Formats: sequence, C-alpha cells, structure tokens
Amino acid sequence: MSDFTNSIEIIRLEALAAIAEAAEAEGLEKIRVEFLGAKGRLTDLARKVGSLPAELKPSAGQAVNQAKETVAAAHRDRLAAIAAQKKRGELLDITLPGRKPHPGHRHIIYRTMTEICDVFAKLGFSIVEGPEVETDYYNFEALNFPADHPSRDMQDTFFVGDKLLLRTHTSPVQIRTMESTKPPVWIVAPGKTFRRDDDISHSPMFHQVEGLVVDYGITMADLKGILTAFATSFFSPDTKIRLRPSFFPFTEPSAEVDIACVLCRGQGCRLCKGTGWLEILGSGMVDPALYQFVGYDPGQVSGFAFGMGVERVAMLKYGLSNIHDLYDGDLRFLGQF
Ligand code: 2U9
Repeated sequence: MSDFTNSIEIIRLEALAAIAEAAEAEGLEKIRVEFLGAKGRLTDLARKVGSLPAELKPSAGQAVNQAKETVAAAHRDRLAAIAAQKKRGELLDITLPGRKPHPGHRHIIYRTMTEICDVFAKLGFSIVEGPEVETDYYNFEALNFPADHPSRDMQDTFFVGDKLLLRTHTSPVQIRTMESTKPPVWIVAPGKTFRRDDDISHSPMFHQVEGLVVDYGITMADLKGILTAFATSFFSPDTKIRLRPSFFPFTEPSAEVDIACVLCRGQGCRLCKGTGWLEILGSGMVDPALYQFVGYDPGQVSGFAFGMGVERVAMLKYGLSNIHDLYDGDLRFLGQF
C-alpha cells in the first residue's frame, strides 16, 4: 500500500469513528464538513490524485472515491438514526405530572374483623377458624337448638345437602374446639356466615366474631369485665356498656350488650332512636346442656360466650347506613377507609 492510500485509509477510519460517536445533528454536520466539505480532508486527498505519478492515479482515485462514499453513507445513516431517536423522545413529555399509583388495601370488613380479634388476642384469647359448610349437628344440634327452631327452616338457612348447610354462625368452631381440647378454653372465632336475609342492614353473607371462655370458676362478672374491656378498647376508653336480658338456645342466662351511643354519647339521637344506647353484641353464660355434647363436666367448669356481627360494628364505627355499600365494590366508597 502506498503512503497515499495509507492516508486515505487512516482518514476514512477517523471519519467513521467520529460519525459513530456523534450524538446530535449539529456535531454530525461539523464532521461532514471536516471530511467531505469543499475543503474537507477526503476532498483534499481527491484533489491531490491529479498530481500523483500516472501509474498510481487509477487505484488512488478509486480508493478516495470509495472512502468518500463509505463516509457519506455512514453520515446519512447516523443522521437518520439521530432524527428517529429525537422523534421517539418527543413522544415522551417529561414535563407532564406522573401518574398516581393506586395501591389496594384490605377491605374495611376484613380490617374491622382483624381489629376485633386483636383486642381479644391482647386479653389472652386464641383465634380459631373452621369450615363454612357445616353439618346440622355442629351448627344446630350440639348448640341446643330444638328440632322445630325457626332457623332450622329452609326459609332461614342455606342448605347444600342432606343435613349439610352454610353455617349460620361461627359457633360450630367453638363446639369443634371444645371437642378436641380440654378446658381452659379462651377463643375467638372470626369468619363468614350465611343467612337467608337481605335488606338495608342484612346481607345473605356476613361476618361474625364469636368468643367462648370455658374455665374453672367463670361467672357473669368475667363476661361483663371482658366485654367492657373490649368496648373501651375498640370504641373509645370512656365507652359505657349495659347488659339487657335476652334469650339464645345456647346460653342461659343470656344478655344483649349495648354501648352508649357513639354519636350522642347517651343523650338520645336519630342513630340510637332516642334511647341513648346501641346494641353491639349478644352474650350469655354457656348453657350447661352444651357440655354433654363435648364431654366437659358441668360440675367442674363454667363459661361465657358472645357473638357480634362485624358489618354491624363497622357500620356503627364508621357511620354507615346501608350494608350493601360494603359489598358493591365501588372503589370511591371503599377508598375512604
Ligand atoms: C358455643 C356456646 C355459645 C355465641 C353467642 C350470641 C350470643 C349472639 C349474634 C350477634 C349478632 C349473632 O351476628 S349476629 O346476628 N350472636 O347474640 N352469640 S352468645 O354463643 C355460643 C357460641 C358457641 C359453644
């Protein structure tokens, strides 16, 4: 290779390297002028071909022309690539505000159920779960429901087979726990329950938290103490409670538990229908008849139980009027909690 063609090759490589590194059209234009312009380095070499010895002219001329074409093609491609990159960049307007992420959160019913359980967990209760499809035995019979009790009727309970049903309360969990463990028992059973009921304050599927204490020497004072601790911890520290006589097949005596109205604090308002009190749960001393089903000795142990509807408690706590708002899945509603 002659010195002349050697210089062509060096300049060609310099030009290609400069073109590859160019990031903007302006820089690329400067490179074009430097190598291919009227006074450019390759143009200059092409001009010098005329003064070379005659035998070198053809090959030198061909080499310069090829180098000029290669550099011009590289320049063209790089210019097109830079233009395409710029166009892509214009599609992304980095001055626009960012899109707000919408992270989900646990449903208000699930959170309320967890809050209720947390209060009892701190009081020494264990949390127990059980099946949602139950037998007549665990849902009714072992809980002392008489054969002709209205809730055993098709009108009130979802039956899924012969003596197989969707549990109407979480009480079967307590029966199952007593069957498999010896006293003392301090448990809460949270979960889904099902009843054929549907209006502004009832839904065919709802949630309960029930509690059961069976131990040595348990009295109604323990029931009142634990439920006062729950009400003051869950609602507010100055919450007053009262017990009203009631009836359940599985407790004797039984009591409805009211709290002083969260809205008017006992003065009487629309929420408490002028009474000053709101019913939040049912409770009672476990009927000793139940102990025979699970092999406990009623002469040795005694206990109390309670049950509350999670939806009802959540509606009171958050001032909601329609239970179905909780299930419609409207994120504008659910996002408030
Ligand atoms: C066993 C023994 C006793 C659970 C109890 C209630 C009172 C009660 C209702 C509240 C509103 C159901 O969701 S609700 O309609 N529950 O009033 N539940 S005592 O008693 C038991 C449970 C299990 C072995």
